[in-house]
Amino acid sequence: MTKAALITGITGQDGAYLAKYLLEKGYRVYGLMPRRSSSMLWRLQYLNIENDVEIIEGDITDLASLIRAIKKSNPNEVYNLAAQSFVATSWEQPILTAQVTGLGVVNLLEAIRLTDSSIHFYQASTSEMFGLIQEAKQSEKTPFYPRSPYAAAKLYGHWITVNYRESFKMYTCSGILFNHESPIRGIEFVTRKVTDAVARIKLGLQKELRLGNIDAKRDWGFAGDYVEAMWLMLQQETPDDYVIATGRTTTVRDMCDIAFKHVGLFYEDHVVIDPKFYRPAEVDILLGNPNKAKEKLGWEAKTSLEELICMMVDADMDRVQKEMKVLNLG
Ligand code: NAP
Ligand code: F7E
Repeated sequence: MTKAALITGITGQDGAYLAKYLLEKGYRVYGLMPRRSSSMLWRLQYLNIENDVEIIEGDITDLASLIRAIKKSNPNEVYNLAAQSFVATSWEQPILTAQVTGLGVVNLLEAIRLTDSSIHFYQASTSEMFGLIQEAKQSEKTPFYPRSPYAAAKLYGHWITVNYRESFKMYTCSGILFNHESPIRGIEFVTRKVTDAVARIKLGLQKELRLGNIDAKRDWGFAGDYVEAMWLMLQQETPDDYVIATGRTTTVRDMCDIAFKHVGLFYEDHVVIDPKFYRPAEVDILLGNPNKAKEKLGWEAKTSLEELICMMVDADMDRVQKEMKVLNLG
């Protein structure tokens, strides 16, 4: 029988890639979408799946809408990807972040418990929970030390997911994913901010790129690879938590170097440090240990950082050139 999945956050980067992945597997895919004043469907359009998913209006902070969404979609699997996911914004809107990114998780778990507790549940946890790292390479056993309101909210989401598994024997998994990017990454995140600027500088629309702490190090992978791990977690005999990462860490500075060099430029000629982008508390370095995912799920990252950043620069070059044509600038 055809399986059905409900994805919260379907209009986000991971939601769009996961929807495409599940559609290719033959799933009926439903997506929860909060009302916004303008359309947020551009990522589903980019992946050419806008007409293949069924959108259900609802908000992760509204329990009644979640119960309705589950009744309507009758899913085998629920993927909770909805969040206020931008770390910097979480200091500006800490309460909203707690309500959406933290309490939203228990709303969804309760909606599942009240309707059909046999549903398999995925929670989008994050490497940000490791924050001020307690071990050089972070695994499922590394203690957490959150450094932002976002990370604190995600920590609640992680533990309530574990708790519902232990309390009610529900099939709930927490995927502790390290940074993952793509051509449809939000433009406020550093990789996409860089690749968009590289395209605009190369095409003569911009001269400089203002960044914050370029010595920060991240374990970056490709979102298209990571959604497969989410699905694999929900297909196992028993539910568990997994770190998903590449096992390599790179500075923002070196990521810039890759992006600028791809189009024959040097980041040193264009990047300007602007303290406006420093964070009240920084996560200096993250490096994941994905061994458990490799052993138990057979999952490994396939795309290198160089391949990822070049793919993103190429996509931004393409998009900016098209925009210039429309505006008669090229
Ligand atoms: P994203 O692009 O920011 O997508 C977040 C999604 O959540 C969007 O569809 C957004 O809709 C939706 N959303 C926000 N508030 C909502 C609400 N009140 N009710 C329902 N939906 C709401 O994030 P992403 O990069 O795809 O990440 C997906 C999930 O993985 C997030 O939970 C994120 O925190 C987590 N995560 C991401 C990474 C990463 O590196 N990408 C790593 C670890 C964990 P609107 O766009 O309409 O607001
Ligand atoms: O920052 C530094 C910044 O905003 C990465 C989210 O998906 O991954 C993401 O969170 C690093 C930080 O991602 C700028 O200070 C320097 O050290 O791209 P980011 P993030 O904060 O790591 C985790 C795993 C998630 O769960 C989150 O949802 O880059 N940085 N200069 C900058 N960052 C930004 N955004 N902009 C700058 O100008």
